[in-house]
Amino acid sequence: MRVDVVTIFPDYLQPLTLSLVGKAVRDGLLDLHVHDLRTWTHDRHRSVDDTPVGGGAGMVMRPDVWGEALDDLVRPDTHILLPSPGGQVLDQALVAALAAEQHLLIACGRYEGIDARVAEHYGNTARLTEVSLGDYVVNGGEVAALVIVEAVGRLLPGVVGNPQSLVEESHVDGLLEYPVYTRPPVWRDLEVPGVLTSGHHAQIARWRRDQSLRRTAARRPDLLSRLDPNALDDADRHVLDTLDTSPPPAVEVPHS
Ligand code: 6GU
Repeated sequence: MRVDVVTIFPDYLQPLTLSLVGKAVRDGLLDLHVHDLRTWTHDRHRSVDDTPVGGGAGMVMRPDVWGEALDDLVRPDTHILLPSPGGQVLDQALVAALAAEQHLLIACGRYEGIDARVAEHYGNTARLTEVSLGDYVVNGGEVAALVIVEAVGRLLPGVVGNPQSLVEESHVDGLLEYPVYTRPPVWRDLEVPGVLTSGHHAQIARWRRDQSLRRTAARRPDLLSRLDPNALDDADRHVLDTLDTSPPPAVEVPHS
């Protein structure tokens, strides 16, 4: 897969040279290119923004500069991603769909965003998705680019050493992952659950499944309501039917 990231802060993407994604790039599994948007400016000040038409705070990124950049980078098979707090919230299903693409082009906006005609034009002439990290605000699309490349990159064939790690994790089957343990068997008076040292593989699998269901019900009941009912067997339904479904404790947010 090829991924192009366009940003006014190319250094922000430096973490992608590290760890699993960095190795995937070095191994030729991910063809990653980070570009400075200012490459596509022509004026002495290399200006990428201007004041908002109609007034208001902050600055808006210019469509002419973005147009030159995207015209140079878009191919027939490109899926353009525009990070935006108003976009489709990124989840594992969207990540998996993006991992099947040949070419992602992530256009990182800053300031108050990119002139809306850029999304409109490339939405009409290419495949384009506005993507949000969640319901909060960050200062620009670069952290979203990091998240997208990290989440998509690990799904590319050969990037994660043991492919089994990719199926036994949170959100893959719509549930949170079960708790995991290593040695020692007792740590600060806390014991590893006995079933895990029993050697009964079927019992271990059932215990882990129960834990996934209980955790998801306790922490993310919204995920349970979106589960495909066919994804649950009789034992799953019995676990869920015998659960206490009081809402999870949340971090307290001061009200204004
Ligand atoms: Cl993708 N960008 C910005 N600026 N803020 C966000 C976001 C993206 N996702 C959530 N908040």
